[in-house]
Amino acid sequence: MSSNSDVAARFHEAAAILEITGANAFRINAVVRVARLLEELPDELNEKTATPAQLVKLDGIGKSSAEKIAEFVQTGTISEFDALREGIPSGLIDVLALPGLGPKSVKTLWEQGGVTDVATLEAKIESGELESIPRMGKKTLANIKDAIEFSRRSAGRIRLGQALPLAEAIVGRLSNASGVTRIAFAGSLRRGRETIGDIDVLVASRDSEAPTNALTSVPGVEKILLSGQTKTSVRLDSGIQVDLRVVPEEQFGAALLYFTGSKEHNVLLRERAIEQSMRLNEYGLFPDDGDPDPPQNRGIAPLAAATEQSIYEALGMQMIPPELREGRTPVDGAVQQELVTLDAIKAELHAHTTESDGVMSLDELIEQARKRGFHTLAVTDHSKSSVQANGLSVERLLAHILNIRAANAQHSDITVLAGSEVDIMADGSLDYDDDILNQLDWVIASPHSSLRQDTPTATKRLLKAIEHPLVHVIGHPTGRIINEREGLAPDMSELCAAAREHRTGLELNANPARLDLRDSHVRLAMETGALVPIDTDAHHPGDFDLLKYGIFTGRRGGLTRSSCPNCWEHDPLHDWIRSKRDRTR
Ligand code: DGT
Ligand code: CA
Ligand code: CA
Ligand code: ZN
Repeated sequence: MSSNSDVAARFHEAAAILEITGANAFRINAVVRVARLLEELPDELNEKTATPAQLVKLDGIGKSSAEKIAEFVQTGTISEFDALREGIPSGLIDVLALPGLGPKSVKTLWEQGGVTDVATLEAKIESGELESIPRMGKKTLANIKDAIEFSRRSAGRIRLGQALPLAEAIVGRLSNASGVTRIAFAGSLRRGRETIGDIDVLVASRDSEAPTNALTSVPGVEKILLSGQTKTSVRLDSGIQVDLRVVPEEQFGAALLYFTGSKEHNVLLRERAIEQSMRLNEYGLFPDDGDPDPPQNRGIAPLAAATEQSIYEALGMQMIPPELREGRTPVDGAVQQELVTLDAIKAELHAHTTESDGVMSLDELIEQARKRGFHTLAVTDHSKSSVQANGLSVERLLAHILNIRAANAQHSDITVLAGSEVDIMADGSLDYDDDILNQLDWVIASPHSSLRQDTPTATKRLLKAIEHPLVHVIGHPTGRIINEREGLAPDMSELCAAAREHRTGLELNANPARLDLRDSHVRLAMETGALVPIDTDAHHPGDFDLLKYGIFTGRRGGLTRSSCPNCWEHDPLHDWIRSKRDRTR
């Protein structure tokens, strides 16, 4: 189960090792080009499509790269790249993987500082002996130290976007095993957390043998950690652990409730049970007869056990959606009724075309949005300072606006807005002048650079953009990349208050690497009364399917449909959009 990004990562790593070992620039660049190309492919490679004969047809892929890609897709390794790893101390690969540390710095640290792994790097930063190396000033070394701590904090937790497709594939295989009558994933994955410690799968079956065998024979199982009657754990070659529990069907609800957690929510429910002279455990909700011996061992029939719904009901509670089973304070019932859902989304307001760094033409992008039944699409290519993303000069933007307006005129079933994702500069000013912004229907202002600013500077910068009368939404407000980059840490209470006052949205970017706003920030926005649009920031056609990750995060933050403009009908949405223009025209 590999993905294009896994193959691309191997090429990036190989390029880095080549650079560290002093290979010639021509060879390094060729490898980097293939890595980029792989990242941009619109479709995932699989055993059928990734043959050398097929791959060489792709622009920019030669015979030897095609063979390597095919080798990876078929076997999960690239022997020539494995051999490259032998050329440097094995610990340097971990140093290279630290966020923000490129091959040039790693080469310097190794050759001039004697750094061979993360441990020596940390010790040598501590002792100050690296400070004499050129370009390794105190500030750079402090950043490296931060990166080590950051990667340690996120160690072992993988992104939701990586875990969910894996879990779905596993559930798909296990559901075909004989005897399986019910199946679900549980744990943090079902609660939609942004990162996942391990994947928990729950199965109802009389017999545990068939589902257990189905799990241990999943492709990519590297090690069976535990194999018993009711619980089996395996580790996949990607390092992810999968826990499978097999329970009788009549206890499935109680087990699902228990293994979905969170631990705090389980405690809350057990307390509710005790208050009402009941006992709740993973086998069911029982009457409390004061006997310390567990009721299920004494043949006592549960009051409820087969479904989660029946247990909440017997406790006198409304069923709480998994995303809100976090912490110990129950969520307001009215909010639960009005939570955002995937079906409620009717507009995509952040999407890129080939005009900047997307792979879809304007027509393709519109087609993708129409296919999903959206009534509105905003085309938001990058602005001029985002040079790496092929941002548009004013001249190109004005031409793009005309093209978008012409395309809009051809469709009666969808409104296509001429928008832009405008860089918020370090001082809070915007990348286009107001007279240009005023010609756009829709403006997202996003921070893309200077993402290490301190809190007061970042707060001031973002407030300026929120208060700007022509800005509709702040895109991915902190700029964080999960497990890679911490991003800005502005005073979110202040931002939410200003966002409410100016009716400027704070985006929840649905890309599972971003999920920015994060769940706790969404909660703050809801408490303050700010608007939170959910958008995919689509660059590829498949990115439209990332919406579900934004929905998970939104629901965790208690985001309601009335606070999420993408859920609004056409007219109210466009009234709000225009309200940001009438004031200044
Ligand atoms: P993760 O895997 O670290 O992302 O987080 P979870 O929540 O999936 O935690 P995990 O996999 O250790 O356990 C799955 C669920 O099982 C957890 O959410 C609640 C339940 N659980 C596990 N151990 C305990 C425990 O010691 N006490 C209670 N009350 N519940 C537990
Ligand atoms: Ca888990
Ligand atoms: Ca687990
Ligand atoms: Zn974007």
